[in-house]
Amino acid sequence: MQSNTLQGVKSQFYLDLEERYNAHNYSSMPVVINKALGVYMWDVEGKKYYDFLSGYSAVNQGHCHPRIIETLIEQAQKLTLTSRAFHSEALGEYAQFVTALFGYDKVLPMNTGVEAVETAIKLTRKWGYEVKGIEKNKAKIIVCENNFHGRTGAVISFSTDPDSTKNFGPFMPGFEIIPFNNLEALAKALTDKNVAGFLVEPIQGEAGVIVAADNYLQKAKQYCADANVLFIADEIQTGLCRTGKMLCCDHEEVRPDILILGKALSGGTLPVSAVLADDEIMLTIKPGEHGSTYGGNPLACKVAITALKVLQEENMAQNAEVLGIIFRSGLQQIDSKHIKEIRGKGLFNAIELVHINKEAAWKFCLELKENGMLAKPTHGNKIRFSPPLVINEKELKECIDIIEESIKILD
Ligand code: IF1
Repeated sequence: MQSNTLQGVKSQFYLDLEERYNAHNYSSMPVVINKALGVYMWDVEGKKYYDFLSGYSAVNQGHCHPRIIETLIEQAQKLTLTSRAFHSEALGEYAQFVTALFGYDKVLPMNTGVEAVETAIKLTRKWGYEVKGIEKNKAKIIVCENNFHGRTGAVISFSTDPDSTKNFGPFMPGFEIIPFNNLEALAKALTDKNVAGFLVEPIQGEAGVIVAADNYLQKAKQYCADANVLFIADEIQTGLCRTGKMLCCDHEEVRPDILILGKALSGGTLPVSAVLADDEIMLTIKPGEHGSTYGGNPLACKVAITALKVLQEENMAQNAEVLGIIFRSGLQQIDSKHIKEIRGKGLFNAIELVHINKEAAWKFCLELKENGMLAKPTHGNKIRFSPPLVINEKELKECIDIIEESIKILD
């Protein structure tokens, strides 16, 4: 077995290349992957791992899902990009499919998650001025503390994480930050008539899988409706079966006014994101007012249709729901003084460690890696566990054993 610090020769070669030539904007785990299938990944040394990150929930369908890859190859050989200057068969087909599936009048296709968040913000402001009648340049959007919605200038303007904001100012005005899971704060913020929208992650991911109180989303949606404010759900990470339902909002039968999707919309093959809304909102954006070269490209459209069908036809929501319960109860049975809390929904879970020092979670993850499982710490003492949704009960139990064994490194 390798030690934690000494990498294999091949791995070290690629780690050195990245260190020397790639920007230092991540502190990645020291593992170099060159192959993956389903729930497994292999490093360049040939060591096999369970993937408990799933590309930050982009590969919910499992790595290199055969049906998604087949669609990708087939469409790549036929037509990849027209730009929106021209129409394509695929965009119409996809727009019909995705709007029917989620129950909205229209979709606006983008690429990365943060672009879809930006789109939702612009759309909310347009609606605020043109439908709600907010005075020019006065529109406000309410957001939550410890949010994560991406990395662009507008979106980091309302981040409360110093890593995201330090020395990146000046920032964009027009956002009000309230505590997550706090209906009183929401009610108070909603008294301002210039509020156009409330943007929320149904479960806060980057913050460490923070699950709100039961019915928080439902009540928040109702408060917004009463104040004529749009309820905007960022389901980029919580969506697409991760939490045990197609959308996390489905747990409370909440229908967002604006729904933001990304990540697993392409099953981890290429950046595909989407904003869904009804006509009263979506049609406030007119030709020439918003767009993207790659947004709605035929390759993305075809892949997204298959990626969504795979989630549905292979019952991934149900698998996440059932295995999530088994996973959390398995973790509860681990007798370790280092575990402070276990929380999550479906297969979107986290362990919060008792804070001994800030290296503890990192050390634990390195030990998981030694024992054949890849996960990444977030915010010092939290480790997110989000395997591909194709994992089965036997594999999951093996992973609980790996976690139980690995946490002993902290003793
Ligand atoms: C990174 C976290 C996950 C997201 C939500 C929008 C976006 C994300 C709710 C933007 C992206 C990522 C990106 C990633 C780390 C990551 C993340 F740790 F920050 F929270 F997944 F857990 N809304 N989340 O979670 O989507 O533009 O990246 O496609 O490396 O920055 P994107």
